[in-house]
Amino acid sequence: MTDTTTLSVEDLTGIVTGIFRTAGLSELQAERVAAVIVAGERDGCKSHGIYRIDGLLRTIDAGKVAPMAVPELSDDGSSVIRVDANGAFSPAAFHIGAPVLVERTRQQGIAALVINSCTHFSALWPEIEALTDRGLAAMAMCPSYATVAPTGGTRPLLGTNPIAFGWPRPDQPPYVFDIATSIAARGEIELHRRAGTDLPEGWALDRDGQPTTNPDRALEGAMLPFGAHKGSAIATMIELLAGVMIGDLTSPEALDFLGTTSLLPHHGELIIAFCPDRFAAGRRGDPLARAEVLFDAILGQGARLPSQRRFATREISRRRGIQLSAAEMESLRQAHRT
Ligand code: NDP
Ligand code: PYC
Repeated sequence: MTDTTTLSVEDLTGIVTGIFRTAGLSELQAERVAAVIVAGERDGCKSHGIYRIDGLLRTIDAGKVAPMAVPELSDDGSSVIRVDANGAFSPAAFHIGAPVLVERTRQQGIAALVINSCTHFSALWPEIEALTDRGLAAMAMCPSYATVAPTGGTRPLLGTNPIAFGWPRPDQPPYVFDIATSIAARGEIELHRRAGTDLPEGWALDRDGQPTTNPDRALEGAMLPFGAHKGSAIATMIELLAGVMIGDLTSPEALDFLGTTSLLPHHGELIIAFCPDRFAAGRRGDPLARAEVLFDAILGQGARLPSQRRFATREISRRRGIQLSAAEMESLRQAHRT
């Protein structure tokens, strides 16, 4: 007897979309949220896959997200395009803004999409890949809620603030990295807690500011930035660009707004896209071809490119389906309330 179930990407998408329709999300929000969650599960990104459904449903039940909100695009023809999510989950807002971002980036060489007032739960690479698929390079970043101590500090102030970057590659999957600026995503700590396993040393402080490997104490205390002062500085930059600069909440403000870390944070997001041909015009060589030389040199040393594991997992999921444990299947059943 097997305790795993294998579902096709399409079948899991149908199940997850149904969960969010039943939970009261608009058709656009249900579809976009499900697409991002299933992409995470399909690519082996467990911290942003179906495990997230529980938190989304709690956030909907708590009235901290607007389930029927329709994100509104403001486009004054400049290179800053804005979508006010009006309290919706971020993927619907990105879906509405992305076509204008692509068009404007091709026209002007660089353009930015500002998403305001969204509830954010997702990995950033699905958005980055939507842009690299259109031949653009892109960066995305957002705050979160205050759970990370700045280097040298002991109390939560910064968010786990993810930043992602992508570069298009002809005839192959893009170069994409997507990292939390904390030493690990908060979702990873939650997964350790559920599994009853200790955290690696150096991930977190307890509420007294002492190092801990206990996930419960870490969740009550503070996580640490990656790379000490370097991660702390990048996380601060994200607070400035994707919080303060876009007139939205910083991580401490997002925590004040929500009053808890058990629901998903409400804040903004900044996505910047670049047209490599426009930047390289009149200079040496084709930028995409030159990038391949760099990637070959990285691979030539036996190193791997970021997202290579993810793309390999995606291929396996497409061929053989997505394997879910009995506990994961039970969580899907529980989530599907009638
Ligand atoms: P990981 O440390 O697991 O991975 C980060 C990146 O590094 C991935 O692109 C990964 O590629 C790559 N990578 C890992 N190992 C190697 C290696 N040996 N060589 C080259 N590249 C490597 O991710 P994090 O825990 O930092 O973040 C996980 C996710 O959490 C992200 O998607 C992020 O967006 C999300 N997140 C979202 C937040 C939000 O507020 N919305 C907050 C914080 C995090 P690969 O996938 O192929 O392994
Ligand atoms: O994993 O740190 C995280 C996270 C916070 C919000 C969404 N993901």
